[in-house]
Amino acid sequence: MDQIILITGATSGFGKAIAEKFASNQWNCIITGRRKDRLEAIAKELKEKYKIKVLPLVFDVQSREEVMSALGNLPDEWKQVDILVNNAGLALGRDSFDQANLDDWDTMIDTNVKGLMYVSKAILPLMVERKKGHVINLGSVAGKEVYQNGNGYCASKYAVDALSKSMRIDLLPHKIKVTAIQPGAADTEFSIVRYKGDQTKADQTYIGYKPLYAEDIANIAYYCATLPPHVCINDLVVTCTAQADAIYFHKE
Ligand code: NDP
Ligand code: 8X3
Repeated sequence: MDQIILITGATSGFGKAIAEKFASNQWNCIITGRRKDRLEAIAKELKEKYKIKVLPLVFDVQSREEVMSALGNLPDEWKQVDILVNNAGLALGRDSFDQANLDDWDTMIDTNVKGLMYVSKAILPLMVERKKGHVINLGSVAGKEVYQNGNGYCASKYAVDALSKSMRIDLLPHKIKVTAIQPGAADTEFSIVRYKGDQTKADQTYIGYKPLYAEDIANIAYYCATLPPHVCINDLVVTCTAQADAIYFHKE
């Protein structure tokens, strides 16, 4: 039977690696993001390489209208979404609370929190109807502990943690699994986005230790998704070996 995974934010980093991992295991993929050219190139590559079906959908998760228009009327052959990966997200800035930029806070809350809620609201009815499904939310160690100058980003990921717990409780009667994956530092485009294109600052984030890579998270998501139906990993905190929690690193 064909299986379908929907991954938000699949134009880079974790989302792209998760799409590749599932595609290589013959899953059909709905992939989303704002960068149309990249998304379409990834769709083409996955289709050709793995002989699977791919539906690329370009939209901004911050826009309720765009989310509902893209996901509210999926073609019939794409309606049986088995797994939703709420991955699209970002950090913007690393400033002290008094100096942080209000627009950055708005964008992080609108993307990481409201975007996840909109996408979930659009897809969950399809899972509830089938009494089957698995939601995987990308949280962060920043949603488990607050670090200095993490303010708005940490708050957004604490909210993701709360939403994962809330979904797990409310979706129990519908047999829908909810897994929160909470990674530590991973070398993706995350830091270049956080530091608004400052490559030097982005590179500094990963100096002196070996961070996680996107493929590590893809392998973990695949493991969580392929456990027997009666088994659900609820909350999975993962860091590289050089990181103990959101704050402590061993750098050489
Ligand atoms: P990347 O920057 O590499 O990827 C982020 C993805 O999110 C891109 O595909 C981007 O696509 C998409 N995205 C961002 N904003 C929007 C939006 N408004 N609408 C639609 N798509 C959007 O970062 P990561 O892969 O590292 O991050 C993925 C998730 O993992 C995020 O939620 C992040 O907070 C979380 N995380 C990251 C960690 C890290 O250290 N890297 C650690 C812990 C958690 P596009 O720009 O094309 O729209
Ligand atoms: C991303 C990891 O440590 O920059 O969520 O918050 S961290």
